[in-house]
Amino acid sequence: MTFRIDQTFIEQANVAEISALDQDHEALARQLRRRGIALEPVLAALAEFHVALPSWGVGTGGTRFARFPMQGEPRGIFEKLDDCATVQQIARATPTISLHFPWDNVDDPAALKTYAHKLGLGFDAVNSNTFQDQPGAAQSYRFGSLTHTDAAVREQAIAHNIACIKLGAALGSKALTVWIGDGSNFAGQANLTTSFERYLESMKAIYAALPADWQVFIEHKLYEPAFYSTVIADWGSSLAAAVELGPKAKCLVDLGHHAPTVNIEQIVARLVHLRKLAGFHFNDSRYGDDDLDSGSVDPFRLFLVFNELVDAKARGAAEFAPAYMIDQSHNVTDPVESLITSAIEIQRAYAQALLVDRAALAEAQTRNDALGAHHILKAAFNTDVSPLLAEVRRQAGGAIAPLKTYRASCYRAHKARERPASGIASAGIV
Ligand SMILES: [Mn+2]
Repeated sequence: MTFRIDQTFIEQANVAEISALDQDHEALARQLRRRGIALEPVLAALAEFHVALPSWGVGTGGTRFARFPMQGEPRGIFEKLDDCATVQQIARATPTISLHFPWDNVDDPAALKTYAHKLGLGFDAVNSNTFQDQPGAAQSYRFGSLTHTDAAVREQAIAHNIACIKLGAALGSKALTVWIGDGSNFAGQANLTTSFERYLESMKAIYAALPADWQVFIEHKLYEPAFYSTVIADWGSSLAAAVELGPKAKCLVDLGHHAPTVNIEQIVARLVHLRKLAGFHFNDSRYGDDDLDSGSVDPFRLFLVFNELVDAKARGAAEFAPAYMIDQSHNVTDPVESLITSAIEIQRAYAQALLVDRAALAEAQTRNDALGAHHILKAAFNTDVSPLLAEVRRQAGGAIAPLKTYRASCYRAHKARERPASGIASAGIV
């Protein structure tokens, strides 16, 4: 028997929190009314906001040095779905999952789709993996995949991506995310021009296999595992590839895949303007691709990204429908707790961005009132929107106090009994 948190358990937990929430919500509503901000459109936008969970995020991640598995980790894709459903049940902002092949071993897509729908879950973009060798594979990705000098390796990598599209289509996904680790560790090791040309040639073969209503998301990353050069290192390379491939190719922004001081929100603005913003892999970082929980290091940066997105929506930007996904590695936390927390922090940044007085901001910008404009942004960022988020969760059947409620359910302890360690739980960092 699989343990699930009973919905009445959440409702009962909410009873203890509702009075305080009502008071806090009313106080915030009064404050927002005073500031001339209508509450209903903000609540409606928040209720519609969804961010996809990474299937690899429900297992304990690791570093280059070690992985410390926790008790009760999911041992296969069905158990991963169970954990994702629990995140969704508590936080109510994550009704879809992004799968990663072949980390997710899917023998029977129809059965998996049925199981997911029973849990109220759907499938977001699927991810291919040509950055590690699989048992029995004829070719090795040691020196690259889609850009490898050997055509046989490139063909194997192309075939895997096309297999991912087919599997994703059977599950109801509409996009393929391609991240490759291809690059070089030594100056002179690879030809910087011809490796990019081989990338384009390989991607054209994958692009040709996309169903009519599909997109391919190109994910760039500055460095790692290659430390001298990476073929798709930045948004410029990603954009060049997306433009050459065609309208179904767009650029995915993983927040951790940039140099520490890069202005990511400006990259977002450029991609919106160019109609090439695919969406996001949300996470946070202090140094590099740390894959820490969203909003745990620099919530202001997350807010500034959402400020660009809300601005784009308000301006009616063309072909603007970004896909939101979490991409994190949980090394020292219960992954379910981290995913609940991150989903809410991402939603928080969105809520704060919705509170920006855009007319006043535009006016301040026109008048070149630097500090006045900054104060308008900070007024939104400094607003504690917690009661709004809790109210939206409550209305959708989620927990007013997410972490407290999840812990009180003893979900992990139940799973530790149900799922004896198999030692094969997969998780990853991309
Ligand atoms: Mn990523």
